[in-house]
Amino acid sequence: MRIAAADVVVTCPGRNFVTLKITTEDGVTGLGDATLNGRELAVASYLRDHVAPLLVGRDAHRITDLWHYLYKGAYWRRGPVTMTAIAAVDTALWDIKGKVAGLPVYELLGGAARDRVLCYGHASGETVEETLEQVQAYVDEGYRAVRVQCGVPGLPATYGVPHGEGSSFGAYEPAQVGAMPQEATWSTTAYLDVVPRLFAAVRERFGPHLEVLHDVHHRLTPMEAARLGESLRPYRPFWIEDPTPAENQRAFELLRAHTSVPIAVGEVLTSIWDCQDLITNQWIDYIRTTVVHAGGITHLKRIFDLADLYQVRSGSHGATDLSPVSMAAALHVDVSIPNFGIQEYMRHTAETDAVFPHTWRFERGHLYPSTEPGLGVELDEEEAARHPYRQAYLPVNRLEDGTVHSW
Ligand code: EZ4
Ligand code: CO
Repeated sequence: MRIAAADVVVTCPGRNFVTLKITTEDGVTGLGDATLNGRELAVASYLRDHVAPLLVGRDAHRITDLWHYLYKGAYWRRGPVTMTAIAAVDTALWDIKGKVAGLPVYELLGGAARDRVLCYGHASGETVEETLEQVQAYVDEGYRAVRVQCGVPGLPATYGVPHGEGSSFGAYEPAQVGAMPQEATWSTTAYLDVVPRLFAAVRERFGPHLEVLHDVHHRLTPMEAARLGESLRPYRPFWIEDPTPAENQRAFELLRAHTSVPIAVGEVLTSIWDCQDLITNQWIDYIRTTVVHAGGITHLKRIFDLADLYQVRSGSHGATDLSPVSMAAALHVDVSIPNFGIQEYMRHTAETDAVFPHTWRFERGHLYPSTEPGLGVELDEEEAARHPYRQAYLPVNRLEDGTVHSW
């Protein structure tokens, strides 16, 4: 089954998405998400200019061979642009294989290992009280797990909290349209003061059973993160996410020695090598690598298989910059692996869902993968064409004295 065409579609139904569509000579199509938030066109060019011409004429069924052809064949290994491009090809080929076999992708991955996929939503507000109201809304909708973020008193803008026009419940979108990135301000002292108060209030209102998560977003040193972990421990966080940057994996050895709260890392990691030490030393509890940024279904499976050997569970990133194609693929992986933990789920806008009609679904705090052949997601190209690309950037973060800090 030869590949006849590989086309890249860039669309902005509320936010930017890059999608690869592979078509075989007999007309079967497969989709792969290739969205790299704030750097979208680099991946679009990588695919259009350097990958699509290599795919035409190749056997669409030889997924592993094509993966290594693109990875080893590029000579330049890893990195978000390369790995996102390879992911798009890999995901589209799994979609095609499923359609040809007449089976949903999870059946090709070994079948369902569970009935449903636990997911968590994002509750956020300027104040603790506003965040509690959003947690209540999620609980009312049946969510059993909620990520909580709130504004840091004294700081104008905080990660995870909507600001200004267009920000409403469930629609937090960190990438902002414009020619330049917005700038945010950071104070570790103020942050470490407010987060334990937020957790105390959540536990007091919602009791001991709700799963409560929090994203530190790479902003603390290992020892600051250990202090945060210890201050949250009485409130039993499900996890603290990205407590410190992970370029230096050994930072987590230090953190691990000083707190027992569960730790989740990996949304910016692009390969098994980037989390090898984190996993094999059991310095983390959840690995958050994704289909789209870590080399597709083929490579993500390798990461999760390694993690399973070390009792590390999956907790894939699922923000709105991961398109419904990514979510479709993620759910096939989530439902089929032995060591699933939790799936992040930030709802897309109605415009996005119209561009990517899909049959995976949310029900009472859980996600269910599509049972259609392939991934179970389509691309409405006419609808996509109505939303042209718009330049957008993630914010840049500075300390109060102007020093650039991790965002
Ligand atoms: O900032 O997806 O856990 N979720 C996150 C996200 C990320 C964005 C970056 O593109 O950290 O909100
Ligand atoms: Co995160």
